[in-house]
Amino acid sequence: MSKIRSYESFYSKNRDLMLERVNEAYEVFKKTKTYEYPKWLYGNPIGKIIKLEVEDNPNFGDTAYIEMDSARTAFLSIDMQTDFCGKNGYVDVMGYDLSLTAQALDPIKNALDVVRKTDMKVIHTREGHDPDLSDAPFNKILRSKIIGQGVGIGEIPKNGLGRLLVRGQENWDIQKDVYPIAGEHVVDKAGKGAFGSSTLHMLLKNLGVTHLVISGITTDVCVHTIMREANDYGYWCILMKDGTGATDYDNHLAAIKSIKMQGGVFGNVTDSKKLIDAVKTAFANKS
Ligand code: C5J
Repeated sequence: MSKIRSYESFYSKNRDLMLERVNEAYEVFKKTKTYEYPKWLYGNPIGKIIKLEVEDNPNFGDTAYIEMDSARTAFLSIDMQTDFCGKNGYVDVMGYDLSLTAQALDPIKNALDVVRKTDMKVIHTREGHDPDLSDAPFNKILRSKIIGQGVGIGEIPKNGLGRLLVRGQENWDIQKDVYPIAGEHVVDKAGKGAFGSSTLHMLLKNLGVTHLVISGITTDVCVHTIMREANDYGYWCILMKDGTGATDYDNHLAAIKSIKMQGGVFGNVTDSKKLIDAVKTAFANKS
């Protein structure tokens, strides 16, 4: 017996249980097109079960549903900062069309209006660096200075509100339409992802979160990086696609499409109307 095979007996109990549960869930999915909330894994729901429609799953053209416990679900609003969608911020200085990233504002605001009336958690992230730039890599700063034609991270553009992507500056702050309110969580991160460069994962664990509805900017960079990280850790990730935007429209579409490959390789995709309808339906039920 090989060295690896000799460990089989330690693994087999969990593996057999897992595969049994997968088989059960597979049979349910075949009949209902629903990824049922796995009570065996997370325990009985604490809040309401929200049944959210997702598109192009398992194949393009198919519709499926994901059940999530409202009290174990977080609505994530990623980097909705002036630096990424406002005038004279980081993305504007690089010369991109701001309407492509600002398009996320209204759908996020509409979703927040509904989510905030429930027990779902709301978490905002902000990308930014310490004023001394000690957490900003040399190559990131250099590349930003080159694409910004002399104005990079840590510098103040003409008519700018402050130093680009620096914590505490007005341009680094979250746009007022989707600004955090009391009781919500704000996570600062120095990277595009959040699992290696912030407290996001600790927060999700401490809050008991199992499902993430993800919005924010930009689709192909911070949103995708965080979604990929969370997906690897087993969180159920659902992108609210109209609440996202990228600096390039084709990249935005490609980022959404890539999530749907392989039956949902990074999770699933929905939109703000489907989310709002699902939340309202769940909370309209008395039970
Ligand atoms: C970028 C982000 N695009 N929030 N950051 O640099 O996506």
